[in-house]
Amino acid sequence: MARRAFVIRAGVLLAPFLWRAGAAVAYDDRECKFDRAYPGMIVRQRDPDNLEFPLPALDGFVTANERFFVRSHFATPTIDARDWRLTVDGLVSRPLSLSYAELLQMPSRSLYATLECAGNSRVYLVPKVRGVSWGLGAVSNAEWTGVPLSLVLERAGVAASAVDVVFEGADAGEVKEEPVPSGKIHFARGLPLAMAMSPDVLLAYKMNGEDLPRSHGFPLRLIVPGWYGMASVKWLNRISLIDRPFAGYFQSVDYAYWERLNGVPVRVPIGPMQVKSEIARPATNEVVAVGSRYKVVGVAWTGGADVSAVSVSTDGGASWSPARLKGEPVRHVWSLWEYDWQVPAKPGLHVLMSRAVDSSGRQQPDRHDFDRGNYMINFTLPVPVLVQ
Ligand SMILES: Nc1nc2c(c(=O)[nH]1)N[C@H]1C(S)=C(S)[C@@H](COP(=O)(O)O)O[C@H]1N2
Ligand SMILES: [Mo]
Repeated sequence: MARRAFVIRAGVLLAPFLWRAGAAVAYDDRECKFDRAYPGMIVRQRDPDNLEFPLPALDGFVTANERFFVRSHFATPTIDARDWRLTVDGLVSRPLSLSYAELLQMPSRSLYATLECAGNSRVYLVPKVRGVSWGLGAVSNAEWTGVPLSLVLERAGVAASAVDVVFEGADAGEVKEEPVPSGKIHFARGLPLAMAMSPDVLLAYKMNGEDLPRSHGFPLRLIVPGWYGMASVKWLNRISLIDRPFAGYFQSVDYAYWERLNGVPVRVPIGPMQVKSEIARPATNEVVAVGSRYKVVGVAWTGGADVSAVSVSTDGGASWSPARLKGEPVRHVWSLWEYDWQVPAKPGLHVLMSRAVDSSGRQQPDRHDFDRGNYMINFTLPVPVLVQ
């Protein structure tokens, strides 16, 4: 099929935008890619498909399935649920091979969970780093329905020697980042056993009340609320219990960062989400009428805690005012917030920013920590707007 991607280059204000001398950030998203196969999504990559939710189109708490961002490392597998099985093996007393129908008959629960790709907002990093050039929208929120993972693990009988639970997807391909294993590998991630037993960790088969769409992992995916998206393995067909912390490619070479232990850098798999907020409207480089009242809206989320406050700056971070959080916080789900901006009467360029604080006392930093490499980007992002 002919690739119909075309690139729209916007003019005026879309030149790289540098704010505050020395800060590790510039706005460098000069291309906005559209593709007829995915109306309303920003296409960051095709084959594998990596699609961004256009955050300025935020229209509520739940992201529609067609708008939910897609992050896939390999080609999307086509799976017939009738001959698909979920294998549970390794350190268990009763290895399992469950059919789709059997899973649907098990007790289920539904919960909301916001997924953010650990590489979200990467386009804001200077110098430019490797990886998909996500802007604001590698984050979305849905209601997931499925079987609590703990029920399946209990049914399999986890051995006392088990430490980690490994989840493998049906998708496979060759990876690039050195060091690379030979040949094709499957996407796979591990979870510490205690985390895997949390009642919130689901083997999900429904997303917003519909069967999981193919691009989001049909027929079954893991959902790990509060963790960056890479933990929520799609096209799941194997769960394997092992006697040590898993150190697969996607949590050692890739999706890992450097933590300092007494000052010594140690490689650690990426896990819980950092506290973060984003401005949905105005959009970057939006033109706003002088002297008007503008309702700034956005989202904020965090892992392992609740968002407790969001503040907004309309002067590039010099001063901050509180925003209103809408509704009660729900653990591991984003909160919508708004702020009434009295737009200045004088024309000019203004840089808006938002900053969230969570109930564990963490606050968004004002610059990126490069021990995190090209991941976990939660510093306060600049949204330049033109007042005229
Ligand atoms: N099998 C498999 N699972 C996967 C991935 C993948 O490439 N293959 N990508 C992961 C990453 S990095 C993210 S951010 C989320 C994205 O989920 P989504 O595409 O439903 O938004 O899926 C995760 N699960
Ligand atoms: Mo991701």
